[in-house]
Amino acid sequence: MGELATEKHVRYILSVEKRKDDFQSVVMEHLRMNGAYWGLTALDILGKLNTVDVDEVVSWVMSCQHESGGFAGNVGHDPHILYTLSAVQVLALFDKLDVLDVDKDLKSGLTISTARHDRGLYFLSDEASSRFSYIAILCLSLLHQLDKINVEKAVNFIVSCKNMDGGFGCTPGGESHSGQIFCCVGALALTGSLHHIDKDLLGWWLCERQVKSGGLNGRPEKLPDVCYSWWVLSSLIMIDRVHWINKEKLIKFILDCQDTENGGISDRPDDAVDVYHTYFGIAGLSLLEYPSLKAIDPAYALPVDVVNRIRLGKRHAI
Ligand code: BD6
Ligand code: ZN
Repeated sequence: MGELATEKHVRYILSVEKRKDDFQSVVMEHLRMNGAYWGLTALDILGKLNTVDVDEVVSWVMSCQHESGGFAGNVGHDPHILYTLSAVQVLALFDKLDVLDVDKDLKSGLTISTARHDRGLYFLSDEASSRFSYIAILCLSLLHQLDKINVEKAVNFIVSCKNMDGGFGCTPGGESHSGQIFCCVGALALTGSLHHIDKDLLGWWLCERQVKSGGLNGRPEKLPDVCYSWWVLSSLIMIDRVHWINKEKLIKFILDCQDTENGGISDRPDDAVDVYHTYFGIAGLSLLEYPSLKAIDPAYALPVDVVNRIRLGKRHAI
């Protein structure tokens, strides 16, 4: 089995940040904020966040903020909850959450629409889904503002997305899918509500996602994909059932998806690499306790030291 090509991945991630005019960057232009979060978090897990210019990143992030308080995927685009979370996560990575004027942002709408919605949380999006509920709950947790919403109602909405197979869907009655399960388990973990989960039933559904090659798929009968290493593993860790999968085989599958020449990780062996799968592959390896990687928190999707700093910050504020 090969090893993690750390130096090559660092070079690949830095080169994606700089490239502006090739095909992949054009396609990614409107979700550049997510790309920044994936690339920078991956660098941090690899211990290489010091290779980027903090002030440059922070001022670009802030130039994507709108009057409403929400963030866009890039300068000149519309704000959305998805990019707002990535922006807050990037600021958290650099310990720069204090550049946000949270009280002003809250008043101007960053979370007010969230607080009003009874079933779940809208929050700069026009549909209710367990995915947006998780994103809003995580964003508010990072800003120490979870008390601004009706957590009980949000939890009830998440629980209403639970299925007979132990999994969760996007909305009540929606098919179980590993990505949605991650969102629901994450939201329940962040709100101290994991008792709503049948851990053995869900753990069984999740560990059945491991296929012969060692990789994990997102739903029954689908091909394995490196990014599911994250969605499935993080959920298994949060419900304390990660020992139900074969860790060694999964590590081998992720390492087999590396481009050992030019850096980067793809969804499956021999496919083209992208920064999304590079991040989720490295984050998956961190959850698998691969040597020399920083530990990542499964619910916050941020390095454990960043999460601890934020938790400590709250204690100081009280
Ligand atoms: C996310 C979702 C919720 C909460 C936090 C999150 N962090 C990351 C995500 C995943 C989500 C995202 O960042 N939203 O802001 N996904 C994507 O951005 C990808 C981008 C993409 C498109 C095409 C190819 C590779 C990456 N995306 C929009 C997707 O639909 C990907 C596509 C894909 C990746 N591999 C195979 N297909 N799928 C995906 O993210 O599935 C996981 C998922 C699905 C539903 C809810 C949550 C997670
Ligand atoms: Zn994928």
